[in-house]
Amino acid sequence: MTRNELLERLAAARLYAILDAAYSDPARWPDLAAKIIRGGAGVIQVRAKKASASQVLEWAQSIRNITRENKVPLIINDHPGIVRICDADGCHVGQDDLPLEQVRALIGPEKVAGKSTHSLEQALAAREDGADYIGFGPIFATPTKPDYAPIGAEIIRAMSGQISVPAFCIGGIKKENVAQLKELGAQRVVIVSGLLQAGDPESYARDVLERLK
Ligand code: TZP
Ligand code: MG
Repeated sequence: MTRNELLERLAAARLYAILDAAYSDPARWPDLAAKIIRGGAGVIQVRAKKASASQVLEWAQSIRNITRENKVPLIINDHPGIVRICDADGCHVGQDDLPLEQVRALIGPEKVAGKSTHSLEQALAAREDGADYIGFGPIFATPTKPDYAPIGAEIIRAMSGQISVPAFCIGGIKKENVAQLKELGAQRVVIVSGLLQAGDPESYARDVLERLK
């Protein structure tokens, strides 16, 4: 996809799914990605905090065709150096990772870059630094990101209208609390464990999207 197509896809996305090796065996990712995409996820990220770059590369390649055929942006967490090699669509980094300018130098001008933010100040700064989208959280406490204090759902109201790039709420989001976030103004969510632990990830994704409408 061209950069413009990617930006359109990010803007249209309501559910961003992360395939995280801590919750599911990467051997299952091709099947899971297909199901989650059928359920309506608009972005897929691969995240494996304990794996080497070459492992992440292999796992990303295993879902590359599925994401490409469905025009779903494929984002690599933490490893900008492998984005071009597997022709993923972009990279996601945190506050303690490489600055976005350097991430861009590695991934090239056609790809997209996203950043994790944990406050309104960080969200505004990420935008200034050229993030194409941001993650915003953890909204609720979550074992997927254990060292971070939750920022609470109320902050979503303060965010509304302030950030000009797509903002995805993340952290402890399950289908049961999506309606509450929507009430506060959330338009987009990221879900990790909720989707990966669901018996039927396809209908879970569909259910989340229905509740965000
Ligand atoms: N960044 C902020 S919270 C989080 C990340 C990667 C984890 C979200 O995972 P879950 O399982 O959906 O709470
Ligand atoms: Mg990181």
